[in-house]
Amino acid sequence: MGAPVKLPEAYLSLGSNVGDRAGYIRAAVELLIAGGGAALAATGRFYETEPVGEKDQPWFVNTAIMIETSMTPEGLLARLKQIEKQMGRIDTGRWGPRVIDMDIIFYDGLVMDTAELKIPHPLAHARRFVMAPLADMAPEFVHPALGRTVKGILSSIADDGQTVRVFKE
Ligand code: PH2
Ligand code: MG
Ligand code: MG
Repeated sequence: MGAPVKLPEAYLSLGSNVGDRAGYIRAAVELLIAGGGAALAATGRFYETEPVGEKDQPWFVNTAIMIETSMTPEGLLARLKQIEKQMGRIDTGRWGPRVIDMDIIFYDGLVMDTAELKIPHPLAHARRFVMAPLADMAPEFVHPALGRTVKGILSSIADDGQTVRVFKE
Protein backbone atom coordinates (compact mmCIF):
# COMPACT_ATOMS: atom_id res chain seq x y z
CA MET A 1 0.00 0.00 0.00
CA GLY A 2 1.29 3.46 -0.86
CA ALA A 3 1.47 6.35 1.55
CA PRO A 4 -1.89 8.03 2.12
CA VAL A 5 -2.31 10.97 -0.21
CA LYS A 6 -3.48 14.22 1.30
CA LEU A 7 -5.90 16.02 -0.97
CA PRO A 8 -5.66 19.77 -1.51
CA GLU A 9 -7.73 21.92 0.85
CA ALA A 10 -9.71 24.72 -0.75
CA TYR A 11 -11.44 27.55 1.14
CA LEU A 12 -14.51 28.96 -0.56
CA SER A 13 -16.58 32.06 0.15
CA LEU A 14 -20.31 31.89 -0.57
CA GLY A 15 -22.83 34.70 -0.73
CA SER A 16 -26.39 35.52 -1.71
CA ASN A 17 -28.53 38.64 -1.46
CA VAL A 18 -31.74 37.61 -3.21
CA GLY A 19 -34.73 35.66 -1.83
CA ASP A 20 -33.98 32.80 0.59
CA ARG A 21 -30.32 33.73 0.93
CA ALA A 22 -29.29 31.03 3.41
CA GLY A 23 -31.30 28.43 1.50
CA TYR A 24 -29.46 29.23 -1.72
CA ILE A 25 -26.13 28.89 0.05
CA ARG A 26 -27.08 25.50 1.50
CA ALA A 27 -28.32 24.33 -1.91
CA ALA A 28 -25.07 25.39 -3.56
CA VAL A 29 -23.00 23.45 -1.03
CA GLU A 30 -25.18 20.38 -1.55
CA LEU A 31 -24.78 20.59 -5.33
CA LEU A 32 -21.01 20.94 -4.98
CA ILE A 33 -20.65 17.89 -2.73
CA ALA A 34 -23.16 15.79 -4.71
CA GLY A 35 -21.20 16.48 -7.89
CA GLY A 36 -18.20 14.54 -6.58
CA GLY A 37 -14.54 15.42 -6.21
CA ALA A 38 -15.10 17.50 -3.10
CA ALA A 39 -15.70 16.54 0.52
CA LEU A 40 -16.96 19.06 3.06
CA ALA A 41 -14.30 19.37 5.76
CA ALA A 42 -15.32 22.49 7.73
CA THR A 43 -17.86 25.29 7.69
CA GLY A 44 -17.99 28.82 9.09
CA ARG A 45 -21.04 30.49 10.57
CA PHE A 46 -23.59 32.33 8.45
CA TYR A 47 -23.37 36.13 8.62
CA GLU A 48 -25.65 38.89 7.47
CA THR A 49 -23.38 41.43 5.85
CA GLU A 50 -23.53 44.98 4.61
CA PRO A 51 -23.00 45.21 0.84
CA VAL A 52 -19.45 46.18 -0.09
CA GLY A 53 -18.82 48.03 -3.34
CA GLU A 54 -22.27 48.77 -4.74
CA LYS A 55 -24.06 49.93 -1.57
CA ASP A 56 -27.53 50.27 -3.08
CA GLN A 57 -28.53 46.60 -2.92
CA PRO A 58 -29.87 44.22 -0.26
CA TRP A 59 -27.63 42.91 2.53
CA PHE A 60 -25.98 39.57 1.85
CA VAL A 61 -25.81 36.33 3.73
CA ASN A 62 -22.22 35.06 3.54
CA THR A 63 -20.42 32.00 4.81
CA ALA A 64 -17.28 30.03 4.03
CA ILE A 65 -16.50 26.35 3.70
CA MET A 66 -13.40 24.23 3.46
CA ILE A 67 -13.35 21.26 1.10
CA GLU A 68 -10.87 18.53 0.43
CA THR A 69 -10.87 18.23 -3.32
CA SER A 70 -9.43 16.18 -6.15
CA MET A 71 -10.26 18.99 -8.57
CA THR A 72 -7.57 21.30 -9.88
CA PRO A 73 -8.09 25.02 -9.23
CA GLU A 74 -9.31 25.47 -12.82
CA GLY A 75 -11.58 22.45 -12.56
CA LEU A 76 -13.02 23.70 -9.30
CA LEU A 77 -13.64 27.17 -10.76
CA ALA A 78 -15.49 25.64 -13.72
CA ARG A 79 -17.61 23.57 -11.33
CA LEU A 80 -18.50 26.63 -9.23
CA LYS A 81 -19.49 28.59 -12.33
CA GLN A 82 -21.61 25.70 -13.49
CA ILE A 83 -23.48 25.59 -10.16
CA GLU A 84 -24.00 29.37 -10.24
CA LYS A 85 -25.50 29.03 -13.71
CA GLN A 86 -27.60 26.02 -12.76
CA MET A 87 -29.02 27.96 -9.80
CA GLY A 88 -30.16 30.68 -12.13
CA ARG A 89 -27.63 33.37 -11.52
CA ILE A 90 -28.08 36.02 -14.17
CA ASP A 91 -25.40 38.48 -15.05
CA THR A 92 -26.10 41.57 -12.95
CA GLY A 93 -22.56 42.84 -13.31
CA ARG A 94 -19.60 42.41 -11.05
CA TRP A 95 -21.10 43.97 -7.93
CA GLY A 96 -24.86 43.55 -8.40
CA PRO A 97 -27.41 41.33 -6.62
CA ARG A 98 -27.02 37.58 -7.06
CA VAL A 99 -28.77 34.38 -5.94
CA ILE A 100 -25.40 32.74 -5.43
CA ASP A 101 -21.76 33.68 -5.69
CA MET A 102 -19.05 31.10 -5.00
CA ASP A 103 -15.44 32.26 -4.92
CA ILE A 104 -12.19 30.38 -4.35
CA ILE A 105 -10.28 32.19 -1.60
CA PHE A 106 -7.39 29.81 -0.90
CA TYR A 107 -6.24 26.53 -2.43
CA ASP A 108 -3.67 25.05 -0.05
CA GLY A 109 -0.70 27.43 -0.08
CA LEU A 110 -1.05 28.10 -3.79
CA VAL A 111 -0.41 31.54 -5.26
CA MET A 112 -1.51 31.92 -8.88
CA ASP A 113 -2.39 34.86 -11.07
CA THR A 114 -3.86 34.22 -14.50
CA ALA A 115 -6.49 36.12 -16.46
CA GLU A 116 -9.10 33.51 -15.47
CA LEU A 117 -8.19 32.85 -11.88
CA LYS A 118 -6.34 34.61 -9.10
CA ILE A 119 -5.60 32.73 -5.86
CA PRO A 120 -5.69 33.91 -3.13
CA HIS A 121 -8.71 35.98 -4.11
CA PRO A 122 -7.20 39.45 -4.56
CA LEU A 123 -9.78 41.26 -2.39
CA ALA A 124 -10.30 38.63 0.31
CA HIS A 125 -7.95 40.24 2.82
CA ALA A 126 -9.91 43.52 2.61
CA ARG A 127 -13.35 42.05 3.18
CA ARG A 128 -14.86 41.27 6.57
CA PHE A 129 -17.63 39.20 4.95
CA VAL A 130 -14.94 36.81 3.66
CA MET A 131 -12.59 36.78 6.65
CA ALA A 132 -15.19 36.49 9.45
CA PRO A 133 -16.54 33.05 8.43
CA LEU A 134 -13.04 31.89 7.49
CA ALA A 135 -11.84 32.84 10.97
CA ASP A 136 -14.53 30.59 12.49
CA MET A 137 -12.90 27.49 11.03
CA ALA A 138 -9.31 28.44 10.17
CA PRO A 139 -8.12 31.36 12.33
CA GLU A 140 -4.48 30.28 12.12
CA PHE A 141 -4.43 29.65 8.37
CA VAL A 142 -1.69 31.78 6.84
CA HIS A 143 -2.54 33.81 3.73
CA PRO A 144 0.11 32.48 1.35
CA ALA A 145 0.80 35.81 -0.36
CA LEU A 146 0.65 38.10 2.70
CA GLY A 147 2.14 35.75 5.29
CA ARG A 148 -0.52 36.78 7.82
CA THR A 149 -3.07 34.68 9.66
CA VAL A 150 -6.78 34.88 8.87
CA LYS A 151 -7.57 36.09 12.37
CA GLY A 152 -4.86 38.75 12.18
CA ILE A 153 -6.17 39.98 8.85
CA LEU A 154 -9.75 40.08 10.13
CA SER A 155 -8.78 42.11 13.18
CA SER A 156 -7.04 44.71 11.01
CA ILE A 157 -9.97 45.41 8.63
CA ALA A 158 -11.89 48.54 9.69
CA ASP A 159 -15.57 47.72 10.20
CA ASP A 160 -17.09 51.00 9.06
CA GLY A 161 -19.22 50.21 6.03
CA GLN A 162 -18.48 46.50 6.54
CA THR A 163 -20.86 45.44 9.26
CA VAL A 164 -21.08 41.68 9.68
CA ARG A 165 -23.36 40.04 12.25
CA VAL A 166 -24.09 36.40 12.90
CA PHE A 167 -27.21 35.49 10.91
CA LYS A 168 -30.30 34.38 12.80
CA GLU A 169 -33.05 32.81 10.69
N1 PH2 B 1 -19.97 40.24 -3.05
C1 PH2 B 1 -19.60 41.12 -3.96
C2 PH2 B 1 -19.69 42.56 -3.76
N2 PH2 B 1 -20.11 42.93 -2.44
N3 PH2 B 1 -20.82 42.45 -0.28
C3 PH2 B 1 -21.12 41.55 0.67
N4 PH2 B 1 -21.50 41.96 1.88
N5 PH2 B 1 -21.08 40.20 0.43
C4 PH2 B 1 -20.72 39.72 -0.80
O1 PH2 B 1 -20.69 38.48 -1.01
C5 PH2 B 1 -20.37 40.65 -1.82
C6 PH2 B 1 -20.44 42.02 -1.51
C7 PH2 B 1 -19.08 40.67 -5.25
O2 PH2 B 1 -18.92 39.33 -5.35
MG1 MG C 1 -17.56 37.51 -5.13
MG1 MG D 1 -17.67 35.32 -7.92
